[in-house]
Amino acid sequence: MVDLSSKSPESRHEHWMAQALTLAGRGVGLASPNPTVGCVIVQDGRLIGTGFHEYERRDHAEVVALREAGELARGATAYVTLEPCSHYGRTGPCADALIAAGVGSVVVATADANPTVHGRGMERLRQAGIDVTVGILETSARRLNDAFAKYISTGFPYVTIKSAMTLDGRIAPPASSRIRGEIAWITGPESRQQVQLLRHSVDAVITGIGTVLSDDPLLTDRSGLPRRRPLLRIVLDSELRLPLESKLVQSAKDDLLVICTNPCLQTGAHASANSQIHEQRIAALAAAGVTVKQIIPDPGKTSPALPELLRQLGEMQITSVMVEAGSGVNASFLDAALVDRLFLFYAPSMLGADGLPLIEKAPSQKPGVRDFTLHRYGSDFAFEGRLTDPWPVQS
Ligand code: AOF
Ligand code: ZN
Repeated sequence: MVDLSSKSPESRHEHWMAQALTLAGRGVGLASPNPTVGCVIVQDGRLIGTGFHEYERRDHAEVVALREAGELARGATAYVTLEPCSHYGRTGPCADALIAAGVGSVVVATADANPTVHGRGMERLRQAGIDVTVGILETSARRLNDAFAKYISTGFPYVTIKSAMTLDGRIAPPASSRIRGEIAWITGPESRQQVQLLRHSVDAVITGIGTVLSDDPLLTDRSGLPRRRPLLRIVLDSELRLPLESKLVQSAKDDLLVICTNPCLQTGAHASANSQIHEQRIAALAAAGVTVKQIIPDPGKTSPALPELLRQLGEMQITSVMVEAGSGVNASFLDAALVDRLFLFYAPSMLGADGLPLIEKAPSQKPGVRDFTLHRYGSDFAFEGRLTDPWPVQS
């Protein structure tokens, strides 16, 4: 039991909500396509129930915590990182479960961005005479579910561009000074560990064939933390050049998706020969456990249409993607204004004008950074900038 009696109600609420947020964090990798949610139930300053949501277990965080609290929940306070739901989905409404358990008050960090729920969960609790407080540690709670908020309201995954570069913004030495198939590490081990955590937090990573041919990356989640679905690795490879002997193909276990363009678009004498080669490559990749999808380019372009790719990923319940690619792919995502967040690592070194830049060409519109955070990882630092806010306007 913690003695919080001398604290203000606000800081008492923050104390318990921080615990609920830590619990919610345990659902990262396990909750998608649902949000990560944590709940603690407190009676007379004593923690009597805890829970977090895991998609496979179905039960929402509140129900898990209520089960642990049992009869003690009567008159207690429930701290939930997301508004308790009000609908029948794969489970019944959490608001009803809290009412039935007889809790006296509910403290919520933020409303649910799901249009089916938004505001209704709180309304239901209040109608049942429960005291509801909203907005405790709201910013942290929202950050935890930025991807869910975008996905549930638009059907599109949340897009992060991650890159590691020198202080002068170079992501790799010039091709002439590099050994093919070897990654030229720029950042240190602490940054690279953080990249593993970032991969753990997303449903898919996207790279380009150029990066695969020069670095031969693996792009797996090696955080060591449990995840419900394998990280989907996606290669943008218009002409299907992905080598069968690449690490990506060699390690494929239904977790590798290759996006090419449509060979039937080509006309003239080359068309049928090209599409035959294409068919053979698709068959060889399929035999190696790789899925190939064709996405037609936008008029006048040669690479797959990115909005259509994101739409299809959303249909596959991919709620978040991280772009770990080179200058061309980075520029395409930014130019199409499809980026929600930048996570840029900087190492204290320089490569000069011959090094590869973060983006091949400037985006047609300035990416408006709404807010940013700076992090330190060993001798590197990182700029985490949010370009969008996928949450409904605060009520
Ligand atoms: C909560 N607590 O722990 C979670 C909530 O299909 P279902 O029944 O699992 O419902 C999924 C929706 O419920 C999801 O889109 C979001 O609005 C909410 N998630 N709500 O009260 C939880 N995970
Ligand atoms: Zn619920």
